[in-house]
Amino acid sequence: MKNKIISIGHKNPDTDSVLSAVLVSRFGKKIFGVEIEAVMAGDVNNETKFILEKLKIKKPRILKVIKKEVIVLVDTTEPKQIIDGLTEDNLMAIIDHHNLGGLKSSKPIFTRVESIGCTGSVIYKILKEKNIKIDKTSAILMITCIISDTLNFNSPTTTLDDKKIFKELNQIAKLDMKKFVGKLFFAKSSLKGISVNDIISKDYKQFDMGKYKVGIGVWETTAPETVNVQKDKIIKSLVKKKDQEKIDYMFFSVVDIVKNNSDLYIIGKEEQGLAKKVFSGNMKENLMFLKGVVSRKKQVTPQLRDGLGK
Ligand SMILES: [Mn+2]
Repeated sequence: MKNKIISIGHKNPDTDSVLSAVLVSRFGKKIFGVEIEAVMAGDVNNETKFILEKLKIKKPRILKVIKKEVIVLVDTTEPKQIIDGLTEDNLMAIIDHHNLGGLKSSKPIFTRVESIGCTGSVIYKILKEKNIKIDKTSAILMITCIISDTLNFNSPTTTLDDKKIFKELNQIAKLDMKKFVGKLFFAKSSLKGISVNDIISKDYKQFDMGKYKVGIGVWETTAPETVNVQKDKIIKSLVKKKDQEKIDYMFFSVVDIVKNNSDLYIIGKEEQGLAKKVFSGNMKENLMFLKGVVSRKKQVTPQLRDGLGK
């Protein structure tokens, strides 16, 4: 029997990551000529749960270790963020919109990495080029990736292509966008069933920056106070996570997706030194206010990397 082919995004998957895996599965036959099962490297967040339920799409199963599966990797190429067990031999394709994180393959593979707002937009381009017809549900899935990852076009990661792609998709999806974004961001901000540990780890990414291990968690919300009110507990959890995972610098930010600012949590002396070096925000009781900062990818990670001299 041939090895099973799966599509999968990064650990602590966000909406773009899960839905992109689902889209690759929906179009697996047409893009790659094979059946592909969407799986996840961790459980869904409330935003992803909302959209999957709304579209009556079965939640992908969670896979913790790759054994013999062949992989279509979406939404990351960062070794630290990929499910355990990936080898140079079991990678079949990469579809992403991040910096190249250092993966290798033993044979030629399909790669499509673009500097664009979300992986959903990259998938749209592939479908268009191959003249593949897009159904309404898939259009809504791609729109959700765009809105979720670009924070409704407010993140500096948004490109003109994302806006154009959105328009084309909404001719198929015909969504009332005001209502849709409202519901999606309400779900994104929901703390239902979310522990303090979930807040810091649901959208947590680890990076190697030279000899340093850096962790950066994010919580995007329309109501930052609902999270900041738990500041003391959050800091305690961050300190614990930093210790347990042997992280050199541990950051966490609460992103206000209405006003488009963020509060960066400063949990210790090392973090304070680095943050003061690279950001110019005011500090107040462990929080550094970063005006206009909403994107970890563009406005936080590269700055910290520079500050550490890579
Ligand atoms: Mn993404």
